[in-house]
Amino acid sequence: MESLSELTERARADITASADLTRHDEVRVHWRGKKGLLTEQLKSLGGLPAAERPAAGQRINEAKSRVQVQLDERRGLLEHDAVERTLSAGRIDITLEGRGEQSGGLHPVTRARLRIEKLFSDVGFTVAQGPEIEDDFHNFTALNVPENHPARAMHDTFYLEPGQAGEGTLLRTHTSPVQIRALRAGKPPLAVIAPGRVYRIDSDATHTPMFHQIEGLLVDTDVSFAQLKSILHGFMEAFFERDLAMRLRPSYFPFTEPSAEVDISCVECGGKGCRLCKHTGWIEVLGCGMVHPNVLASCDVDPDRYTGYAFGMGIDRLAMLRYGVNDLRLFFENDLRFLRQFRGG
Ligand code: 2NM
Repeated sequence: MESLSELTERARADITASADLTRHDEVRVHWRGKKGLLTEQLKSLGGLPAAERPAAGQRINEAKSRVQVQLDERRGLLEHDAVERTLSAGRIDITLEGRGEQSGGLHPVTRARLRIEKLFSDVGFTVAQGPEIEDDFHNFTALNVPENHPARAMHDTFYLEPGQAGEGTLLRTHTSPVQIRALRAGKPPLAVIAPGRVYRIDSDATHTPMFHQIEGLLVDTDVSFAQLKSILHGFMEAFFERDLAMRLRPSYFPFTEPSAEVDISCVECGGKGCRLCKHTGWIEVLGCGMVHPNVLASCDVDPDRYTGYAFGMGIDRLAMLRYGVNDLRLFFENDLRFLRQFRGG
């Protein structure tokens, strides 16, 4: 049988060799556990003559406590090492420069809208808002859009299911219904702009089913087409912060008569011709006209006493032209690499 000193020597070697806390625990159980080798020694005392038992028992107990001291020391060392390792693995260099705060910014479409609102507010227009879910009357009928007009067709307009928001409801296709509501609620003279989301069944490289529009309406006695031209030219030069040529081409809208499309000299090439203006030197930016007498009448405004002008333009398109964005879809993908370019200013 192994002597006590041989046993304690083996225990010491095991303890010193235990490289981590898991191994240390195995060693502890092996030597000092209930079924450990030193405990087994005590059990063998019964086989000794009675006179030798006390001294032998004392030697075994002394050996046990020596081993225990070695175990405790080793454990302390291993625990210290483990803490050191965690600390150095998670080490941070406090001398590094900070990452700084990442401040947000307004979406380019919002920035363009706010600029437009500011420029029209400065000349006396108020900003009006209205529901995006509209009814047939405010979106079409009051605007002199005939029953059989193509814009009313299912493939151009999003109609809601009768159960969703009431019979005959639709997603507004322009913000004109906001003007109708403003005109019906108040009395001329009146000058309002109506910015907001509008919806049309249309989706390709230059059209999204939701886009942003801003429409203007001014009603008073003796409103002229010349005033319309002048306010629009002033607005365009202020919005693009440069001198611009502007031209009007005859057009047609059910809600205005006469009606016109408005072009400005190309903001990219100044009129010389480039890809943006398709080598025409001109860029179409809005539609406008004198408010149709039927529209005034449907708002309980006397067309014999009052006249008005109205115009409408796409905010997204103006934002593209002003900020030099060549793909409309970038505005709606919310790619931060794109949006971050519009922070500040
Ligand atoms: C356009 C073009 C021409 C327009 C008409 C009205 C209203 F409600 F007063 F009749 N608001 N906006 C209008 C006129 C809109 O968008 C291209």
